[in-house]
Amino acid sequence: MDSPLNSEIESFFDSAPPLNDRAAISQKLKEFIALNSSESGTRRVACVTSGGTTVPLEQRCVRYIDNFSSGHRGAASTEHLIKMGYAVIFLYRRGTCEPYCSSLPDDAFLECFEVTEESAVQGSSRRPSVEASLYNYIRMLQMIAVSSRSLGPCSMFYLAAAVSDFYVPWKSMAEHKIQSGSGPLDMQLLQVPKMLSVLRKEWAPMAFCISFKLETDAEILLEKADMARKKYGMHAVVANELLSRKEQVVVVTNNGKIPVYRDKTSSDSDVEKPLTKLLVDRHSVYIKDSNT
Ligand code: PAZ
Repeated sequence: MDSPLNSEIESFFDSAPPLNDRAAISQKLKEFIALNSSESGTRRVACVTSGGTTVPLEQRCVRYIDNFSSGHRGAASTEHLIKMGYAVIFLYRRGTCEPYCSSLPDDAFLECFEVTEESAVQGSSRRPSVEASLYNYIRMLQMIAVSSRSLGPCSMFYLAAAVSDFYVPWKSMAEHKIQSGSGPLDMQLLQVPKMLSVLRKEWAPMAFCISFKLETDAEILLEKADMARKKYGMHAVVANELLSRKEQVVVVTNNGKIPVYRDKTSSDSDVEKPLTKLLVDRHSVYIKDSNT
């Protein structure tokens, strides 16, 4: 845990509060990975990240920096990956879209129930609850990556969440609510260390990793996506532009840029269906190559 990459991450976490429910989450992860690994063959497991992270401005947080992500991409992709046989760990921000819920009302009513072994429905008390802050997101991603190492190339990371690029270090963050009335707020935000490198190189070096690149300026999108692919060693980077993201994306790989479109002849189609199909095919090739 003392490589330069990891020490950058450790200093990011410096004195930040620990993850709530860490033990319960770790236990669930262990059980999930064990369930999907067997002597007769390991099932493919995807970790899909979804929704945006928040950055607190005060330790006793009243205000935070947010971002726009609705979580639609992650939720829809999860449904398609499950249909294609994947077991999915869905790391999402509560309040953003969840798989199989697009036609349900926007409330968490159904989260209050669970199905028992006898197929009866009862109130749930076991769901670990975690805030969507950047700190928690990165801690959870690290836990998932390290726990799924044993799956080798069968594990996929599909990083659709919009993760904050800048943050206020916990140590220099105001403890109490920032007071107004003394003029403009002067605050320095630091750049979040690049988790993609450490994920690829240290946390889960055998996993198939796909990151997403969003831009509002179409002119720079593909170049930035390709730069990210090379810099962080991603197997593919999905480039998307804010306004057209639900209609088309471009998958940037080491052997080309592949545009993917929503099927406009069908009103209930989404771009995530052909996108996940393409990426699953690439993952199959990756697994085959890794085993030879
Ligand atoms: O969550 P959503 O469906 O509204 O949008 C998806 C998205 C644009 C957040 C995702 O496709 C993406 O590009 N995520 C990475 C964003 C980035 O950090 O560049």
